[in-house]
Amino acid sequence: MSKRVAAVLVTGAMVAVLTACGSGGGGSADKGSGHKLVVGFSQVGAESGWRTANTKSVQESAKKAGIELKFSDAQQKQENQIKAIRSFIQQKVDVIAFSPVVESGWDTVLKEAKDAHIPVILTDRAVDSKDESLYVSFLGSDFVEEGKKAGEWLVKEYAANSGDVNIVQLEGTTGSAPANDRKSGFADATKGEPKFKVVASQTGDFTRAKGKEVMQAFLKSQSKIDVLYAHNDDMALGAIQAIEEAGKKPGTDIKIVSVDGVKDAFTAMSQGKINYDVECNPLLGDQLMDLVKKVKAGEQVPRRIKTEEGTFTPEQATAALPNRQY
Ligand code: GYE
Repeated sequence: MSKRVAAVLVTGAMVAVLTACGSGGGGSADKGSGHKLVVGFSQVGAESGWRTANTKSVQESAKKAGIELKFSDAQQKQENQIKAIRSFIQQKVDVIAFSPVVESGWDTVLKEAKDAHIPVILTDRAVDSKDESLYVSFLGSDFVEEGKKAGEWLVKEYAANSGDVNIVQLEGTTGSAPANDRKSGFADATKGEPKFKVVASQTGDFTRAKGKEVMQAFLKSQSKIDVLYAHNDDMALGAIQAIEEAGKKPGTDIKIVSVDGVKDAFTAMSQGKINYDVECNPLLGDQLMDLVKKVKAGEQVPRRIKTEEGTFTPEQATAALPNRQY
């Protein structure tokens, strides 16, 4: 064998070894060198029943998949998420996954992850970065579609009415993808009919406490409220308390349409207090761990994976309640 051919063979073998190292050893969570795949996960917070179910799903799925999860709770603050991502980069995790609290302002830190060759997967919420090379995939719901479903229900519910329908809206966290998109999807579905009037709209930050507080203010400032549209169930549940304390019947005096489909909301639906719920599935853990393995194995993954979800009437919610997982 000539020296040149031998050199080429050696170089080829080195490339093969390097590629194998970089790929993380196929579909297994074991990196070949004996240690587990490590994922840094920056969660939004613990603001809602949806979020609690999402956290549980991610933690359980990581365990099942044999993946080490470094979990960080940002308490609904972007600066905390940026800090967590920077610390994951320093710790040289294999993959970073996060659910961005708001849509804007991520380019710098995502660029830092990219420069460190750490792939980023977005779960649940989107970012508005123009540079698509900053993350490999986005796994989560279509929030515009969810808002549309809420609006379409309203259009049907009030098909026979010609008078004004006064709507108050409890928005999610300001600047977050689900708040922006659920608002625009709903507006889109109802815009054809001028009788639908959003008379007040304010953020309740996706929490029960804020939902209650803002609803109390709405009840004081508005003389006629026909419908409450809440961007999530926890705010709707807080608002229900405010409505009851004001001596009104939720679901009857004020119709309520909400998003998420968590158990507590289904219970309220079975009591006639919520009229329609658009489902948003928090159980993203298994799909996320699957993506992590594929990304580390160097496999091509879809840029966008949408979650399948339905809608619930009170009858459907009552029937689903005994088996509802979250
Ligand atoms: O609807 C809400 C949570 O991002 C889809 O965040 C999620 C939303 C969910 O706080 O309850």
